[in-house]
Amino acid sequence: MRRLLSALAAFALAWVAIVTSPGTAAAAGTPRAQFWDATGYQSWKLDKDVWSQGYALIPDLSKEGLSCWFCSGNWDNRISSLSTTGGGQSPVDLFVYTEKGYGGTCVHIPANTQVSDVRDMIVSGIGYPISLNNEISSFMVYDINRPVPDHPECHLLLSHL
Ligand SMILES: [Ca+2]
Repeated sequence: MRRLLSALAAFALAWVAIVTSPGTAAAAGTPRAQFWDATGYQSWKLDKDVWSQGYALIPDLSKEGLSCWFCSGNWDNRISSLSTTGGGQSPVDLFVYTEKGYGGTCVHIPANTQVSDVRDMIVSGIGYPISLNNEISSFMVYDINRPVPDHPECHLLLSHL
């Protein structure tokens, strides 16, 4: 019985160590991209933090489920507003694509940008406003404090709502 109690005590101590580990504080500054189902930062929300490598590559948004208990659905062709400010964490550079596997039209959303409505964006190399509403199917997120690879296929976001 005594051995059991000491094992339980050790387990409890280990649990406290996990819950209060400094890693929790460090994670607060992790670079993060944010996405919403509706325009104006409304409805379902997706937060995507960079991995320990300093980036996160999401080739197929149909595999990113909505984070809710009693619903189904995924993030493919759903995003209508987004932010690269980090939302209280650290900002990111974001590259969004209209096709899975980083295909179709690509737009580079620079760090510290809030796009309340992706239906009306002016981008480099295209002479008219474009809409990515409910069209984004893959994306890449990068920590701006690490080297961000060139994405020559992408149009830079110049102005937006
Ligand atoms: Ca939507």
